Amino acid sequence: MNNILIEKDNNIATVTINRPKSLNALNKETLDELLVCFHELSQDRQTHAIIITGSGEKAFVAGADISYMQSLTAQEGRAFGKLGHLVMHTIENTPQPVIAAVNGFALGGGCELALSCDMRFASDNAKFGQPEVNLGVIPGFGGTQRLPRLIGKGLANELLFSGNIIDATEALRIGLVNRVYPLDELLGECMKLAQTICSKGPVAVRLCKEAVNNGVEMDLGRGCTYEADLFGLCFAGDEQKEGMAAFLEKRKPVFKS
Ligand code: DAK
Repeated sequence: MNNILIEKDNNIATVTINRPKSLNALNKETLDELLVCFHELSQDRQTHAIIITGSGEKAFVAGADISYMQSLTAQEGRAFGKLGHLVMHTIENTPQPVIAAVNGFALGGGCELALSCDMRFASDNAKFGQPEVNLGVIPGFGGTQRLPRLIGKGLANELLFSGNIIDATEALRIGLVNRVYPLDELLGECMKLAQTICSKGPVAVRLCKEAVNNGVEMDLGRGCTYEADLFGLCFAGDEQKEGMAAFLEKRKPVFKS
């Protein structure tokens, strides 16, 4: 991998986009590498939580790589957009929870990358926006779809139509991020959450993610039926037996990792 770093610490994988000279902008090679990385992580039974962040102290990801995109033909642009969509979809549907540690600019494709994660923690210097309209294009990696679903149509429209950039406090206020920390505490706080997740039943956590991701577009009735199916599935494995036995025996559960 030339553009991303992957570190594993017990059951937690940290993926760092590592192109600090261009503020971690996403070119085709970086997207290709992210795709391979997330395909591999999704098969890794020892990894129970994933953190994505950017290299350096200035940017998470400042967008799709404008130098790369500048001279694309319509056909190449379409292929690049499809690749970006595939990467975001793969991250969103990775079985393990994915936390975006947004440590600076998250613009355009960078905001879209954060949107494809399950949770977003930001540093106090983080900045968010979809400034594509400044460049004469629209968001191409799912921003017009995931942003309104997360923060609502009115607020999303304001960001999409104006290209305005907002700070971490505003992102927190509108529900674009879950929490904000000083930059030097951000990764530690993401790690703490990842460790908490890793102490739970890994299969149960994966089923929770599946229930939310697949159920959110269903009507409530069908969503609850789907949840009941997944709930039933929990009783087919060891985790429910261990979790409930531990509660009744007044001890901590020990889940197989
Ligand atoms: N791409 C390429 N290089 C970038 C970049 C980007 N998105 N953002 C920053 N850089 C590079 C700068 O060119 C500069 O390189 P050098 O000049 O040093 O070689 C270096 O990173 C440092 O940036 P600055 O010197 O500009 O740093 P500042 O602190 O002054 O400003 C900034 C930081 C983030 C405000 C500024 O760099 C900026 O405005 N960057 C662009 C942000 C942006 O517009 N992002 C959205 C990109 S568009 C589609 C597919 C994809 C997309 C759309 C459609 N289809 C196929 C349909 C996605 C679009 C986008 O994401």
